[in-house]
Amino acid sequence: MNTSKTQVAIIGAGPSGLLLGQLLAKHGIDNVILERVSGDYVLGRIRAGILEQGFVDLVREAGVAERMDREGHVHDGVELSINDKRYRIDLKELTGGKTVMCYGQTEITADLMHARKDAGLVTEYEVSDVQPHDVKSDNPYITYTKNGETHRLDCDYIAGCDGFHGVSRQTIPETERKEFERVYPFGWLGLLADTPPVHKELIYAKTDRGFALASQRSDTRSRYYLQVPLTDKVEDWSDERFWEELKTRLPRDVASDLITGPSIEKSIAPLRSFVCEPMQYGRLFLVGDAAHIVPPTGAKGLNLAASDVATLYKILQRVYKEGDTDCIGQYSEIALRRVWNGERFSWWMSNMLHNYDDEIQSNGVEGETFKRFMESELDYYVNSEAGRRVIAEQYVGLPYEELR
Ligand code: RFL
Ligand code: PHB
Repeated sequence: MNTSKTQVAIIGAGPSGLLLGQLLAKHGIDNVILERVSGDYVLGRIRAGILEQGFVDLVREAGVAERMDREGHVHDGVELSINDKRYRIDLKELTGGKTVMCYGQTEITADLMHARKDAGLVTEYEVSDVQPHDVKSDNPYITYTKNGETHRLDCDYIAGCDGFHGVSRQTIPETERKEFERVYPFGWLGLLADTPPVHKELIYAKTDRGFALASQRSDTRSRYYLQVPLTDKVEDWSDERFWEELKTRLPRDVASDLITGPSIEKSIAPLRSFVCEPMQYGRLFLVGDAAHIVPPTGAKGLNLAASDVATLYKILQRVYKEGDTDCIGQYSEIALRRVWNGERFSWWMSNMLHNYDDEIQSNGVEGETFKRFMESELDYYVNSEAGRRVIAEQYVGLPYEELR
């Protein structure tokens, strides 16, 4: 068996694992990342596009913000549309100057990957059978296989940054964790194309045909989403069909400006709300999608991962700099408070903006009644300044909580 040692072993080289690794390294905390797939595979996954200020600040703190600051677009506002009527949520004005950054998860992941490589930090890609051991003891370790050989990595702490399908969460015995879940009766079909975005800001569109989102990656690259039934397959949706449907869901004056083109990527993502409590078990910490999933409607998934990273990084800094191990117990409590807020916001936005026609019952209410409740709720929020402020405050992201 090949053996090695590090201070913090990180499972998963998605944005959570890479950002945590970079921040720890900045403070002289040694870490190794173990990733199941190849770096190219990680970069092939098209996901988030909206970063909160807290995330942006953390990337700057990690010293990896140069390209993001150059190429990312700051958005002062976001639009909601209800059939043809458009409402602008002026994020900046309603929150006293806060904004969001439009910069793709793929780009931030690539930047973090390159910075890690340049710093000579170890990432083991394409490893299998990753298994944490003895996480309740003072000497945890991970075993894994690479190129047919078994390895053992000894460490002080393990950060489980391995996404929803990872092994970390399963390491906590079922009797010691509680899981909360809501699966939505539809998915999002996403399309990426090298066409100029239809509008300078994002548009979240509610229509009787279902929800649509007009997002973007740059001045020349657009990202669009359509609410689709869970039974639909990507093959059911030619590019032509996608564009036609999108046109019917965007407000008419916007749709007339839509420039179409061949897709670069098309995929369907199911929508889920999920939380695992607690997020810490002995010397194992769950970070990001490993512990919680939100529907993408509030643009919160990656941003919640970043606030987990911020909390864990502060804790580990204190542990290594001050020898204070008591603060470890604060992780789950601090992270979960923000997580539940993001969960609630994403669930609420999803409820208001999607078409629930196919659902007979939702929240214990008959489908048609639920639909009316949500139409009225949305109508109230977009037509009142206080309502728009409630949306704005949460969309830009709540402040990060400090350690005690
Ligand atoms: P990831 O990105 O899933 O990375 C986990 C990594 O762990 C690896 N792994 C393992 N490695 C070793 N051993 C194992 N046993 C392993 N099992 C798994 C995986 O290969 C992977 O590389 O989790 P992380 O880092 O926590 O990051 C979370 C974000 O990816 C996610 O929350 C966001 O993408 C969610 N999301 C959005 N979030 C936002 O904040 N704003 C958005 O605008 C936004 N849009 C979206 C989204 C997610 C979407 N999809 C497809 C789910 C839009 C979409 C369509
Ligand atoms: C994206 O650009 O992929 C995106 C933006 C906002 C969301 C979800 C996804 O709410």
